[in-house]
Amino acid sequence: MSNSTTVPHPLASSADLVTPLPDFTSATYKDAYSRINGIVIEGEQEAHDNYQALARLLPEQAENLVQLARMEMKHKRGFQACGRNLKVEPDMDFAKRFFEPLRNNFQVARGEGKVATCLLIQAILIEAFSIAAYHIYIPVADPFARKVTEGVVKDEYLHLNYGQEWLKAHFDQVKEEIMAANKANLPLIKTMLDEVEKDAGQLQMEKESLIEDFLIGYQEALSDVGFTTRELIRMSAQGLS
Ligand code: PL3
Ligand code: FE2
Ligand code: FE2
Repeated sequence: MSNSTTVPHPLASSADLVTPLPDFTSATYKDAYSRINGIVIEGEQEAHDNYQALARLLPEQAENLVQLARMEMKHKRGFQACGRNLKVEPDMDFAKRFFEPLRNNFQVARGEGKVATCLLIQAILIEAFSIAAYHIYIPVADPFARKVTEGVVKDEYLHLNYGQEWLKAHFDQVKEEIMAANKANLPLIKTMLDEVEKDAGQLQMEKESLIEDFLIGYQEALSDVGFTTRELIRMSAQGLS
């Protein structure tokens, strides 16, 4: 009996090599979390607003798009609960500034009735960015936030897929527009990643993993839409190189 508790399990040593989870109660963690939590809450709110706007641009798709917008509100409430659970006040002013350039570009495209640009920004770029971030966050999250994020990330795949299917169905008409939208907006994602790098590091999320995960998802989506490998490499080089 005493033997079985003192002799180390053959796999115990590999567990020792795993980095421990961050201290979710430390002041440095909570300070970084106030900005990251603000970003995801604001991101979910803006995703809601963007799908509502798209529903008005594409009346025949309104039912689907309003449904996506509803899911975004649920995500927002989930992440608000994550902040409350850790007793963190989300920094919403920081988060609004964080999204400003991307939000402006979406609004200009929306004013010009450029549906493909709006879909590229919201349903491809932002969704691929959120999927990468949520993926990397899940293994280092507190147990409550992990559950919430696991539920959210499943929905984000549906959103990415929605944009993918629409752009694919209209590929010949929107190919040039997507390329221009990529050129104007992919660099903004790079800037956003740079801005969040330090805080994400406090949460044990690595920038390299975020970029890698994002680029894989983004390129897979655009490949399904209809772009060739050569076009995808050129498009990625315009932003994240
Ligand atoms: C669309 O459905 C959601 C849009 C949210 C955008 C999220 C961007 C995430 C940025 C960075 C960082 C870390 C994530 C941590 C997760 C709680
Ligand atoms: Fe969402
Ligand atoms: Fe989404």
